[in-house]
Amino acid sequence: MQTRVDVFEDIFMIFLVLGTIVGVIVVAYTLYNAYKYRDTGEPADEDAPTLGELPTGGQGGKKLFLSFALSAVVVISLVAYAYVLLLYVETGPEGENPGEDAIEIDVEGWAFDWDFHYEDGVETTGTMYVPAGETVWINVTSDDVWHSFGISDQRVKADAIPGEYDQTWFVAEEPGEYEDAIECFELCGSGHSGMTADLVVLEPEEYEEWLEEERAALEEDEEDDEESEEDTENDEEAEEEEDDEGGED
Ligand SMILES: [Cu+2]
Repeated sequence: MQTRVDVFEDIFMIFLVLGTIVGVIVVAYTLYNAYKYRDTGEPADEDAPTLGELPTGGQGGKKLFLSFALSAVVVISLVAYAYVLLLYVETGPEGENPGEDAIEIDVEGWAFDWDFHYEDGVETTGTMYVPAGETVWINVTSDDVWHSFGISDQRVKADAIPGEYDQTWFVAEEPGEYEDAIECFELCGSGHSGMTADLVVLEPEEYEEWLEEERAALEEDEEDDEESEEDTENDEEAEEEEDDEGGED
């Protein structure tokens, strides 16, 4: 599977290599001609065109046509190539958004931190947990002002705008803890530069375990809440009874 890191690396390399080749040819050819037609102090060629006269040489414009055609082919192929790759980035590695087996995480920015909502109500703040080697689709929004969610290492960037959802995906291949890998890329206030979060990439089984633990902790919390609610209800009932008894006297 091609990750978006691979895609952007490919585009970068192709443009770098082609740009270097074209640059070397153009500069070398310019220098060659500058040397070849340098002023040697000898009288000028009588056939040389005078000022304002179009030169007639160059095999009837063959050279000109060839250089234009070559440039057009190079530029158009580059545009087409990059377009196809960017379509892949747009639709994701499964060809659909989000893919069937994809992990979905809702990301919410707020001044100045990030909240992450996983399945079954599991939530974290300031640390994002993802499984290694799996496609993670993120749904990014904001709770207050405009932010921008970005992970440079993963070539991820998505606007975080209140009331809107920006979707994108990434595949983290290497398990590990990446401190401050997540940053805000939209100047959002005095705490903007500190608006970072850690990215924790776990082995898929570890991720499932982590999710299971969080789920269990959530359920325990809920049970505790219910119990304390029952306790207060009992207390209230007891109080009411006491009041009733008092009223009878
Ligand atoms: Cu921000």
